[in-house]
Amino acid sequence: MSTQQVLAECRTRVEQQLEQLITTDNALEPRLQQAMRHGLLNGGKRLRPALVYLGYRLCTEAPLSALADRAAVAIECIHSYSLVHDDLPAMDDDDLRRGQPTCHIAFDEATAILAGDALQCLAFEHLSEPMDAVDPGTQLRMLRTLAQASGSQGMVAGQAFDLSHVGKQLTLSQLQAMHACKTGALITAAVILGAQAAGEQDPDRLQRLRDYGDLVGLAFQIQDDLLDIEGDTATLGKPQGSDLEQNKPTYPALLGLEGARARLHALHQEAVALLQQFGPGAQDLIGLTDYIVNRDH
Ligand code: GRG
Repeated sequence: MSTQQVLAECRTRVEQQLEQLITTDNALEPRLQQAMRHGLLNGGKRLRPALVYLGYRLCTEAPLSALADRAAVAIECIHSYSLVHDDLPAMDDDDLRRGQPTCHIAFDEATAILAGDALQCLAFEHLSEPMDAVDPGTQLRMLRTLAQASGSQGMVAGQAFDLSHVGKQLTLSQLQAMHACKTGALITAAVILGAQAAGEQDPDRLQRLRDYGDLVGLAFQIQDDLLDIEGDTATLGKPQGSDLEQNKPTYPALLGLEGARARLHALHQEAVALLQQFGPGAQDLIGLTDYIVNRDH
């Protein structure tokens, strides 16, 4: 199966569940549920659920389990909440996401804040659902993985650092630390959740997967920066000065275009080399890694 097919299979699998997750039936405030659905179901590549599923497959030949499904749904709820909040006027103040009106534009600001809050709670509610034949200790460790990656030592910390440094120059190590939290933590958590759902307990293998996630998280961000510049070049005929100079902290601004591309290539090689240590079961995850590094949106 090609990587595109594997990704499509993961996307279909998680989207079927996301579609059923939030209904407006018997709701006190149906508009809130509609806003949550808007945040969750308006497209998206579903990369984090795919990382959960392929992290699982790396660790076991057993078919994907209900626990892996719950983790895939939960992490996408967290990702969606973060985007709804990131788009708010108090943060990035964006009107469009994935080509459609952002949640606060389609609804209103207060509803978007609440929809994000509720998506965050729903993630933990969904992953903590008692399940037959699932070890509660495993479930608890997974909840902790997700909470730590999302909160004040993970994604939220990265976002806070980003906001408090607007207009200031960052060093490369500050930029790296910020993205390790802001985007990397959730990407690493996705792979670890998959491994944990598969019952992986070997600390050495889990650490190697964490290292892999950190490399891919960074590679994801560099590619994101490069895509921004390519988007500007396509639209405006040349890279925007602010992206290449240091007004806006990005990898191309700090390393130059060629430097950023070289760094991306090195991270890609390192991530694949780590996965190769896991043997043939890593093939699909290697394919997904190639996709993340080479994606065009
Ligand atoms: C508001 C607590 C809080 C956190 C926000 C993730 C984040 C932190 C902000 C998003 C800002 C941003 C666009 C960062 C670039 C990397 C990124 C997370 C891109 C979006 O992820 P994709 O490409 O999105 O996986 P899709 O649309 O495919 O779901």
